[in-house]
Amino acid sequence: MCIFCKIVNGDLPCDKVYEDEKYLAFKDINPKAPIHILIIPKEHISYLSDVDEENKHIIGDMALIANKIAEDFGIHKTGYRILINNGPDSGQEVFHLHMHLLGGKKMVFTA
Ligand code: DGP
Repeated sequence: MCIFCKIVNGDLPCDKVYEDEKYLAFKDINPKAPIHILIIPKEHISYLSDVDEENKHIIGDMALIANKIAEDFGIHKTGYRILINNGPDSGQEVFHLHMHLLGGKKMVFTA
């Protein structure tokens, strides 16, 4: 079972900031910004590229959850970044679809 599925199942702890029936959001263990939250579907999907016509709503759902969390953390006006890594060149380390929400500082674009 992958690390994020273990978090979903409660086998591993997390610093939870949001949960509903289908999604979970928690603080990144290795934050790259003052606010760094990961939003995941509870269902295991390994890659963004596995998303298809049938489950594409997951991406929209996660974006809405990111917006809500940004509001909860007071960064909806100062701005924030959402990011999904997909595959080797992106640096994806955990193979369970997740959206990064980063904020709380002025960011520069890096690739
Ligand atoms: P990515 O490179 O997109 O696969 O990012 C994976 C992120 O997941 C990375 O920023 C560190 C974070 N992470 C890895 N393991 C854990 C964990 O056990 N708990 C939490 N909270 N975050 C984790």
